Amino acid sequence: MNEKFSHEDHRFMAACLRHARRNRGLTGTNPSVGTLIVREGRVVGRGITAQGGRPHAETLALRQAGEAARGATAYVSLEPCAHHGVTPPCAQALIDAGVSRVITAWIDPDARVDGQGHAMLIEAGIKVETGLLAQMAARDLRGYLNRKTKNRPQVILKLAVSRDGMIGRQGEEVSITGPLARAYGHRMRAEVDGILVGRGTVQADDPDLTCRLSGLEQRSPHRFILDTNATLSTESRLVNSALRVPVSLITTKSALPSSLASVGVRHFIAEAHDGTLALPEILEDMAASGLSSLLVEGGAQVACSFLEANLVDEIALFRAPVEIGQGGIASPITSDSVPDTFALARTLQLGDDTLELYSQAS
Ligand code: AOF
Ligand code: ZN
Repeated sequence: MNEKFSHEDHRFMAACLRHARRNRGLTGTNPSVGTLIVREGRVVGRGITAQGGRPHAETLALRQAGEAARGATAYVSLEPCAHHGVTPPCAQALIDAGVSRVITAWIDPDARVDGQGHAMLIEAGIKVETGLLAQMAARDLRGYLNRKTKNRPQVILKLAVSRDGMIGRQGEEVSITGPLARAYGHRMRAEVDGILVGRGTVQADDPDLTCRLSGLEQRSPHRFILDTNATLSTESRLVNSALRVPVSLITTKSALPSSLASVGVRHFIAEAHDGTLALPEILEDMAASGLSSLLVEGGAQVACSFLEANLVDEIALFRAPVEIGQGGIASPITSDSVPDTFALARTLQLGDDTLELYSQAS
C-alpha cells in the first residue's frame, strides 16, 4: 500500500471509481468522473459527471455537501478542471467550498488542465495527492485517455467464434452465440460511443447494430459502415433507422447518393491508400469529433485490417460450442491464435458460451 494514502483513502477512492462507472457512455465527449466529499469518515456529498457532460462531478458533489464541505476531503477520479466552461473551474469550486484535502487518481491530459487543476488547489493551500488507485481509474477512463493521448478512440474488436473456428457461413445468416452472450454484446454496445462494421456484414446479416436491452435503448452508439463506394442498400435496417440512431457511411466519395443522404445517413469522407480505406486517419478523425471508444463488430476482413494495422486495444472473443462446418468463414483469430501482445484479462461464462476479454499488454 502507498504510504501517502490510508486504508480509508483507498476505500473512499474505490467507492468514488465505482460511482463514476455508472455514467459511462452517457457523458458525451466528457469522461464520466466521480467525486466523493468525505468529512470525519462520513460521505457528505457524491457526484458523477451528468448526462451530456455537464455539470461536472465536483459541482454536484459540492452542491450536495453544502457547508459540510468545509474542512472535508474530496476524492476525485480525475484531476479537477482548471478551465472556464459553462461554469468556473472545478478546482476553484473546491477552493471556494473550503475543502482541506483533495485526492485524485489521475492527471487530466486535456491541454486546458494537465496539472493546472492540481496547481490551483496547491496554490490555495489545499493538500493535494494524486495517483491513488491510478491503474483502476485509467482502465475506467481508457477511452478518454486514448483519445487525448493517442488521438484515436479505444478500439475493441468483438468476435463470436464457433468451436471449429468460424465466425459465420458464406451467404447465410447463422447464429453463433446464445441469448446471454448476445445480451452481453448489447451491453458492450451501450458502453461505447461508436460501432463499426464493413459493408459486407451489412449485406450478409442486415444488422441493426443498436442496443436493444430494456432500459438501455437510448444508449445505442453511433453506427459507422466502411463502404468505399457508398453502395449501401437503401433497404437495409441501418438506413431505415438512420433518423433514430445515427449512421455514418465511411467512403472515399465526395458526396453520398441522394437516396441515402435524404433519409438521414451521414457522410464520413475518408482517404484510401492502395484502394483500402486508411484506418489510422479514420480513427484520428473520429477522435477529433469526440469519439472515445469504438466497437469493431465485423466481418473477418475488417477485423484483419484492424489487427494488421495494430489498431486494436482489446479483444472480446466469444467462444461458442456450435459447429459451422461446410461453407464456414474462418475467424481471423481464435483463442489459440490471439496475438501475443494481448493478455487475457477476464473470462466469463455466458450460458453455453465463454467470453474471453483480452487487453494489449502495454
Ligand atoms: C472535471 N470534472 O466531472 C469532468 C471533467 O466541455 P467542458 O467544459 O465540460 O470540459 C470538458 C473537459 O472537462 C474534459 O476534456 C476534461 O478535461 C474535463 N472533465 N473535469 O473537473 C468532471 N467530466
Ligand atoms: Zn470541472
